[in-house]
Amino acid sequence: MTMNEKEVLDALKKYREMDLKYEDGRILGSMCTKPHPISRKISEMFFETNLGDPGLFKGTKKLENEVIQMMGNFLNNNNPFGCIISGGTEANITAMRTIKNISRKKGNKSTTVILPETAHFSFEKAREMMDLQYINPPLTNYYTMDVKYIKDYIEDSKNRIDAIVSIAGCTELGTIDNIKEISKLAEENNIYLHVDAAFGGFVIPFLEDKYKLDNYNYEFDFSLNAVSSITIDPHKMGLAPIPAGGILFRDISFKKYLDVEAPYLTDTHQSTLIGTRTGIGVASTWGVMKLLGEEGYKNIVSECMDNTYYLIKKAKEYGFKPVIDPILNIVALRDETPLKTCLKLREVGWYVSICKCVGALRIVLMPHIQKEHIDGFVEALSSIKKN
Ligand code: EBR
Repeated sequence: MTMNEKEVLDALKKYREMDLKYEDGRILGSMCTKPHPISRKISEMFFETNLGDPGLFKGTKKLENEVIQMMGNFLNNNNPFGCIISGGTEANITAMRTIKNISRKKGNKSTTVILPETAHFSFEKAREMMDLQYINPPLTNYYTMDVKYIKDYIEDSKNRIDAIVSIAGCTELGTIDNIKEISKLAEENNIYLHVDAAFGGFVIPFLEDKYKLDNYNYEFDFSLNAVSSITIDPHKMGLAPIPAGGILFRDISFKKYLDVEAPYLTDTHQSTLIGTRTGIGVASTWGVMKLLGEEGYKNIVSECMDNTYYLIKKAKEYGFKPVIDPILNIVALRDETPLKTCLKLREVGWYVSICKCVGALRIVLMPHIQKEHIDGFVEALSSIKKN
């Protein structure tokens, strides 16, 4: 049965009304947020673009090159190769595909990668798809990979390692691996280093010194010699609309490990996992980055960090304990029955998530969260715990 336009829109509105809205401040476990308002107009303008066939959309392709260059600039790389793709999952799978193909080119039959157990589950999808072997080093007291273990493992002549994945802004706690030391090890041993900065990539470069912990290493980008690729998602803290994930490589030399022949396109090869893909993410990322600039992102990150410290202060007043001092705008509050608490909170309209590596509730202080939301949340949590 067909509908007229009004009927279609009215019906869709009813579905849309069932969704939570970021501005209500109840979404406390998401790494996405309300996109910057300019992206509404940009989405309309780039509505039908398809970067799967870039020769047909030359302007949009030019924008993608420019946006990769702009992101490269704040990741200390003047000559990056990369793409704006569907998200962090595709970016991480793309990095693992590169690693696997490099390893195969060298004649290896298997691919072994060191990565933390706190790595995002997208790596599990990559493992399953490409039959990769993973080594999980133990975690330090700060929930980062134990560098000494990695060193010993690599130096044990029995072990051949193709790559190390480290995280800059881990999903559960926001921690950053000691990537400076890991990069040294990777460089000395000629090992590929991929950094998952899906979340942290649009936070760490804009983090003011006053929010940084003493003796904590925040370095993560291409200024570290061994870093070959970085996942960095505009649709998380970059304020671009979904889908806008990012994968950047140190230079164009990595492209050949991803390229497949594409006989039906305007280009001879395609390197992205997904074929047909919208230019909306590219154009929106370009627009939001131009509009906000470094100053704009700094202001957003500072506001999120102020709210992070505010939540910790408030939570402590009510007797809740953070697992660690915050590194980025993510807070984990210790809880003996996190899933139960999480579900009870959901019943009263608060949507947090939980950690896997430690018994804790996980709260992400995204730009849509205001202090009044934090007050309401902590009170709700406290009353749940009393009952
Ligand atoms: C969390 C994404 C999330 C978004 C969760 C919304 C809940 C929400 N993380 O309501 C890292 C470090 C991540 C991550 C996603 C991905 C995957 C990769 N790396 O494919 O864009 O934290 O979801 O990114 P995606």
